[in-house]
Amino acid sequence: MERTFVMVKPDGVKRGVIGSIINRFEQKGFALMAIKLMQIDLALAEEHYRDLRTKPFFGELVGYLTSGSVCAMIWEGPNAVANARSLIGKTNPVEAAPGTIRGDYAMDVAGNIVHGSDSPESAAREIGLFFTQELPITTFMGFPYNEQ
Ligand code: RTP
Repeated sequence: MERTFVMVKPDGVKRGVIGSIINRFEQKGFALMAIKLMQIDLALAEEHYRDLRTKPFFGELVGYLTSGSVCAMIWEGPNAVANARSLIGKTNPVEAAPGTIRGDYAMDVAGNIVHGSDSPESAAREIGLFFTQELPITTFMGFPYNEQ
């Protein structure tokens, strides 16, 4: 069993597709471990995407991520990281296959609806970042893995 971190980005929240995205993960067979709607601050956005800090689009990226609420989730299942990335589709929606989340809901790389961790190490880091920090939480539902 593995866990991954998935986040519906502000454009996904604004467009009302949280439910559709959750539905796809549930249909695939993932188990939802935790979920919360939250507003992230600049420091967390910059830390989350720290590997991209030298990219020319970094400012635009963190601005986008802090432009509204996000829905942070932990999903669990076999090969959770790779399975989630395949459900989500390629980074650029132009290349994302129809049937994937980005292929079906997005048109532009700067607004690609959803994030999924790219490795088990990233997943552990991101889960730690988003689910331990004291940040404003609008809604929270979660339970420890062992109590399932
Ligand atoms: P994510 O981290 O959001 O799941 O995306 P990813 O692994 O598929 O792609 P990554 O290379 O890590 O890029 C992170 C996010 O940066 C934005 N981006 N903008 N303007 C651009 O050329 C550009 N390239 C990437 C996207 O929002 C991408 O998801």
